[in-house]
Amino acid sequence: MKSLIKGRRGVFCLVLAFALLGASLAGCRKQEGGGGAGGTGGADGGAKKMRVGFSQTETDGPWRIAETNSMQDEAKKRGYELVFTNARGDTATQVSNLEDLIAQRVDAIFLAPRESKGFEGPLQAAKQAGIPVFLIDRELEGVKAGDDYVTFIGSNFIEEGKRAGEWLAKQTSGKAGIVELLGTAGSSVANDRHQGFADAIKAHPDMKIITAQDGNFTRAQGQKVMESLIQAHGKSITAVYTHNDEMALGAIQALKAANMNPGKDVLVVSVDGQKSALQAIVNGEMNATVECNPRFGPVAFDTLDKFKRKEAIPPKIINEDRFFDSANAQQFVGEAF
Ligand code: GYE
Repeated sequence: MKSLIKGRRGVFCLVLAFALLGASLAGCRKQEGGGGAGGTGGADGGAKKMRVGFSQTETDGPWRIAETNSMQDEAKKRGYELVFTNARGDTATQVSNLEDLIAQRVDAIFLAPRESKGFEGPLQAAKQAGIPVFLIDRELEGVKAGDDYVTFIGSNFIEEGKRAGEWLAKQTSGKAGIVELLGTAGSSVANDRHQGFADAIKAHPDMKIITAQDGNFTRAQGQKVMESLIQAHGKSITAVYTHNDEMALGAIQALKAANMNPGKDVLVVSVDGQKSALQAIVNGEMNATVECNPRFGPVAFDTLDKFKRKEAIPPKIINEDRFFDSANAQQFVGEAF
């Protein structure tokens, strides 16, 4: 797992604000655990359980379930109490979940933000309360690593979109009528996966995105949107690019119902690498998926522990993701989430 993660080369020095937060965190532990005064902190020997908040955006679909399980397992392994909140796919709920975690005075927060904007208030409040916040899985705009939050841990979403686009260009010799199903509107992931894909196909004038529609990362929505796009565009659709596997599986249902032969007459490329998508590739109904690793637990808690030891943390910690197609899907389906 650790080998999947690579740090950025230039090491980022924590700004004073977070150095102070680290000090207050260590100090707080010592008090609660009754440890000796005046030490440098870091070792937890005998200290009371550290309480770490995890603000999850929703719990639907294999990707979110795998992420949640990974965080919970790792917290348990390391003897931390994980205070879990579920925003149920609503940004306002997530903001109030964060306010609750801050009011409860958790020792640190992992935040998987639904949208890329709207979290300035809770981040400011966390900072004032001396609670470090670590972003996982999605990014935020208009705020700064090392200042408003410690770091971002996750995939490079532009790169994911680019890899999907390059793969499709190669498979189709640069000629395709594409339907794109977008992830949750306002999320950094949807913006970046669209951008990376659009950049990759720009060099191919005969690759056209016929339409790009919001499928909100869900299978049901992916299927519904695809059904109406088949009605509108029919046989001019020769490829489908979806921002996650759940939407791809929904689109495949719609294509099958319309006798449009997904995997053969209509190529389907996606992102995530979940088990049922790899199985669909093995079955010949789907063509490829860019991995987006949801198993954040080990890297997230490693980063928290480094922070507690006052080690320098880079502004981004990027997961290294694989690529699955008919050449290797069978090999990896067993270990997939
Ligand atoms: O691809 C998707 C999930 O934020 C990277 O969100 C994550 C994405 C993931 O719902 O399946």
